[in-house]
This record gives sequence, C-alpha cells and structure tokens, in this order.
Amino acid sequence: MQNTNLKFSEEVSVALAAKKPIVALESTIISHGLPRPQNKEVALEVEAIVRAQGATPATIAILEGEVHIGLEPNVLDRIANDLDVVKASVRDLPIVKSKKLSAATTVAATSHLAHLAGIEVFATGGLGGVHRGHTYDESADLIALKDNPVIIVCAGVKSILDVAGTLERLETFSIPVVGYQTNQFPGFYLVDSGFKLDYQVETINEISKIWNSRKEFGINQTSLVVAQPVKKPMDLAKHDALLEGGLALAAKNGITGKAVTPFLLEYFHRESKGESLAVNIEIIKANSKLAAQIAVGLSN
Ligand code: PSU
Ligand code: MN
Repeated sequence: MQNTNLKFSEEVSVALAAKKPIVALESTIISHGLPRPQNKEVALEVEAIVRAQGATPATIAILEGEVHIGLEPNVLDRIANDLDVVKASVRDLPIVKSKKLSAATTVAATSHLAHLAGIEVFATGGLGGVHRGHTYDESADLIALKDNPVIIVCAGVKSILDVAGTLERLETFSIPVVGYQTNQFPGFYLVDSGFKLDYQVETINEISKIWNSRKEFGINQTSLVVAQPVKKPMDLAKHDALLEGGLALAAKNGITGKAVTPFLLEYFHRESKGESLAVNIEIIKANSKLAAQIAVGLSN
C-alpha cells in the first residue's frame, strides 16, 4: 500500500507496484553539496546510471511542503536552482510540510522517507557523522541509520569529519559496516581513511545474503552500510592542507550547525579549483551504480 502523504513520480510508482528494484537518492548533495549548474547535470546523470543497471531512481526532496519520491523534471529543476531550498533532516520534515517550504533531504531524512516509501537501497556520497573538534556536533545521519532498515552505499564518512568518532558511534548503534572489495574504511575524497574494517564483502550476492539473514536474527531496524572507495582520490597532502584551512575559516566565520558541512564542501571545491568536486561527482556516480546493482540483486 503506497503512503498517501508521499507523491511518487510516474516511474517510481510503476516500479513499486511491480516490485521492481528501486534506488533512493538524496537531494542535499544537489542543493547544498554541488555548485550550479553541475548539480542538476550530475543529478540527471546519476539517475541515468541507475536506470542503465535496470533499477529505477527515486531522488527524494520536498517541494512546497509536498514530499516527492522520484523527481519529475520540473521538480528536480526547482530543487537544483531555487535559492530558498532548505536542508532538511528528519526533525525538519513536519515543519517543512506545514510551512509548505521546499527542502532537500539529508542522508537522515532520505533514509527515513525511503523506508516510509518501501525502498530498501539508498546511494549517497559520504555519510554525516561526528564533527572534528566538536564531538557534540553529531550528524542526525547516525540516528537515522540506526532507525531505518536501508542498505546505504557510500564512500565512508565525509573526510571533513572525525572518522574515528563516527566509527565508534556506528558500533554503539549496532549499525553494520562492510567494505565493498576493501578492508580499509574509505575516506570519501580519500581511498583510505586510515581505519580498518572488520569485514570485507566481494560480491553483490554476499550483500544480499547478509541483508536477508538479518531477519533470522530479528534485526529489522538498522541500516547496513556498504562502503566503497573512490577510484581516483585526492592527493592526501593537498586534502589535509585544505581541511585545515577550511576548518580554520569555518571557526573564524562562526559557521555552526547544519551550515558546517556545506561550508566545508564548498571551501574544498573552490580552493582545490574543482579537484574535490570531480572526486565528489565520481563518488556519487560509482555509489549509485553499485546501489542499483544491489537493488537488482535483491529483487532476483
Ligand atoms: N555526501 C556528499 N555531499 C553532501 C552530503 C553527503 O557527497 O552534501 C550531505 C548529506 O545529505 C548528509 C549531509 O546527510 O551532507 C550531512 O550534513 P550534517 O553533517 O549537517 O548532518
Ligand atoms: Mn551537525
């Protein structure tokens, strides 16, 4: 039964009814993570990549208070270009709806809405987590991953974060993390965050098996994090220098709360003259492809 508070795109509606594989995609990366006009181009390319694997893309966002699961072209255009699109996490959803605001959804809000919509697989760039130097600033992504059973494909957590702290929180919340063909936890812009993973998986089939066997153990709450490293990472020294500069500028400018992540990503993209942007785009494309393969695998 489809949730009547959600507005499904034509293709997602058809795919849900036919139990065809679907991949949820977040929209904060479109509105707050990538610059215009690449943001819309990338959003469209990512959807095409999902379709090419035989799955249906369901980019999730809110337009004038209405939750869209799958964005028709005019809706995507507004999320990518309107200046008043806010960044919405789970707690913002009812407020955004009642005020009829337009919002892009974070990993947290997207995984929540994906689950509500009956979608099991989700692709993003890098997860939110514990912020460096401000360990009380923990992304609500962590809570949403604890509460929503979706397979989330990512390139680890964003390297601007406290990776060690984030991995500890994932453990506390009993959120399983597996490396896809790697035993190193990827570092978003970097192949290796410097932390080892307990488990590596080699195949889509292995991911399906793990996902399905959760039911035997009565685990039906948390997500499963599948971490895939980017193929062409940033140079480590350059990355670390940028991070230092970005964190210092954020502190100097008094950037706090949900503005921190978009500020740092934009700083990276600007100061690296597009190098980090190219890596970020590769990440989201590769993760969407793998997510689509997982969704297809689960439906077989
Ligand atoms: N991954 C990217 N770019 C992004 C994000 C993830 O490659 O912009 C977004 C996601 O929507 C994630 C959010 O949920 O950043 C985390 O923000 P915060 O740290 O404020 O929770
Ligand atoms: Mn935060």
